[in-house]
Amino acid sequence: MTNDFHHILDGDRAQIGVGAVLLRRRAAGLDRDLLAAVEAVAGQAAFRHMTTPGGFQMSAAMTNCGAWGWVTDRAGYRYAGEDPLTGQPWPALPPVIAGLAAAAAAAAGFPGFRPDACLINRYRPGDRMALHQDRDEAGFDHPIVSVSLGLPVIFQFGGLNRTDRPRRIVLGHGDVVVWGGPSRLAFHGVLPLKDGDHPVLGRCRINLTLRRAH
Ligand code: MD6
Ligand code: FE
Repeated sequence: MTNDFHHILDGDRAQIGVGAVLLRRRAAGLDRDLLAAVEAVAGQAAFRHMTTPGGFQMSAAMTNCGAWGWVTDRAGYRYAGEDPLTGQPWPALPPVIAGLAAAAAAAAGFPGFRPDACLINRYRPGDRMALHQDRDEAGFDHPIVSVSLGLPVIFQFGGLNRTDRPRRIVLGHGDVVVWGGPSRLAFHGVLPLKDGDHPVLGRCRINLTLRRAH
């Protein structure tokens, strides 16, 4: 019953919803390159805890790369071309990240994906992300590619209404989720990160979400 949509497509691919595909460990072989790219980005645009419009601090620390970065403060959620901490443009999208996103999207049935925004979330034990929709983009015709590294987390994948009971999927090191079409506005979130010690990342999880913001 809970796995109605969890069809195994092949060894490493599972359909988790209409237009949503999980590519297990698709990024695992690139982990060192991806993490080096994230470190380089964070050297220019530091991880920070942003404030929600309601005045709460986001639990995950965030930064961005690419032409557009997702930001939140008391004024609202939006995409910005500059890092509000420095006034500088966000660091360029590293080719290893852009290439992975395009290849994963194509493998999931969305050829020609050219992301212009990459949000980088860093979770420490206890950090979480409440159920939300990704709806700050200018349009919803493009998929989202999500790359998980480090400690595993329970990902909640719901429906188009906040009250639809979400399904739970464990996202581990190297797992990639591609999600578009009828699932593009599905509610989703992650449960509090359980403590652990990952061989590559230690007590930490990194998630990259790549989007077409404009
Ligand atoms: C996370 N991910 O996995 C948070 N959004 O840490 C997201 O919010 C997300 O994984 C849209 C599509 C895929 C995602
Ligand atoms: Fe999201």
